Amino acid sequence: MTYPNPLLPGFNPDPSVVRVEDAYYLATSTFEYLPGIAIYRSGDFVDWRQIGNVATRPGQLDVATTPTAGGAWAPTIRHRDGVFHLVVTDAFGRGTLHFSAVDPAGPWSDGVVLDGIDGIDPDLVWDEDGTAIITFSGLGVNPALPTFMSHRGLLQARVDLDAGRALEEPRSIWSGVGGQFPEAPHLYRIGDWWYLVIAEGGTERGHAVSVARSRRPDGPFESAPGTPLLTARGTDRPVQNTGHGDLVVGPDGEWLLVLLGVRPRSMTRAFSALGRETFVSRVTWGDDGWPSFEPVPLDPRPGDVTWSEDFAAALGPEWFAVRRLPQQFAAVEDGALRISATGDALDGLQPSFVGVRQTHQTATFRATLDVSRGVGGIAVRYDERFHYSIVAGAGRVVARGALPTFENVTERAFAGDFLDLEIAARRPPDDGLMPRTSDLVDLAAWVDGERHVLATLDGRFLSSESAESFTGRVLGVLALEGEVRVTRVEYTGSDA
Ligand code: 6LW
Repeated sequence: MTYPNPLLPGFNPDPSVVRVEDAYYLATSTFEYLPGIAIYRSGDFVDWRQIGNVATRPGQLDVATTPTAGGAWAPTIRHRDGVFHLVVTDAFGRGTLHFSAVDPAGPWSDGVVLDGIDGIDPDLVWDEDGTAIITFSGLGVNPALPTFMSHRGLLQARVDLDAGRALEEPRSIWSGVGGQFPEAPHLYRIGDWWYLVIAEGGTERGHAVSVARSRRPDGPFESAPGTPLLTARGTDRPVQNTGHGDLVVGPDGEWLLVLLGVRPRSMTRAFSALGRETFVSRVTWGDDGWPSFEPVPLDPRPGDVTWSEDFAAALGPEWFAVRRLPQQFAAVEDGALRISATGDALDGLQPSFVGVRQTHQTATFRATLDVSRGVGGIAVRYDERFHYSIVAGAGRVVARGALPTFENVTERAFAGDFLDLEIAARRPPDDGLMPRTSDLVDLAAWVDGERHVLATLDGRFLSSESAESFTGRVLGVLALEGEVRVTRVEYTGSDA
């Protein structure tokens, strides 16, 4: 069996996966976006479909005013006695949360705060007595606590999930072999050993997977010889930043590790336009009982992917918005998505913007709009400081690239009410030299069947490295004034 890599393209970091009978359920981080904490399902580990989100109601995550980079970080999904469990950090928000659901598509519970678990990246496992154990990274992300932004290594405590509290003061446990930010722990009982798989080195180029084991869940742990066992640091591999892994038994009984990685492009391979994506690596077990991991190969699905949305039914779970649920300012009615400019512009905390992940390095996103009652259009967003947009209405079309302290604005007169707007990310033309950026982004308007490119902007600024972002590119539709109607969205992508 070969698996595509990326397994889940686009902004899908911190993957956690569980197998239940013959299906796999995988969760990824969504930060300030709502609905939050994406849940994907696969029967064969090759084809994945987003079946829902954990946070679909107000109050499950406290992200309404969270600063960029806050919100839902690093879920762990597990299954026990017919119930799905998910623990996650709501960074700068509610704290460490436990959610449960019988159907992983939802609805999920309101979420219980786990008092006493002050950190990030919680893992959940049960010991032989059925007591839940949370192993986590002691990075303080609660501004109200004195531990804020300190790092206390990896910690562990037994918890009462129903009562929402730690049963003991968290204890220090094995925290890797000296890389910065030991985090993303996952603990497994395999045979007679408890294996602890963690990330260290930071989630950028130094990222690595380290492994230790013990006869007991609480240690003491011994490091695997030669750990870290997987890293792309200092190599010319096309998939970099590999780390933050979770083990699972694959469809053929082989062990797999899902993990995050990026696909940097440009001469110095500096810019990863799509952000941190989900990849998979094969695991083999040696006679000594230690795992080894295959370096993550780049093997994207071939060909073009095309989809379109005619807004005949409610928005699917892949559509999300920024710090609010889409239904707080947008509605599907009469074959259109109606978006009301009730929030901020793209520079603000709550733009009236609803989008989907850009999942291919070459991608075209095109929307058919009615701007007779407002001003709006489409955008590609990293966060409130890094975004490119093209909007129409009130007699003009405006293309805008916004970066901290820089702005690029192009304006044309446009008297009509109906037009298509397009954002196209493409490879830089081959000039025989090294490519000097990740991609170019065209901002275009289609009027009377003719494509007018208002601006072509350098894509490097909308990359996880430039934006220093945990997220990725999100392509979407937005309203800036009044309301706009979107009757169709078309996406074409390829990794050629
Ligand atoms: C995640 C942690 C990390 O919780 O990034 O830098 C955080 N490391 O493992 C957000 O994805």
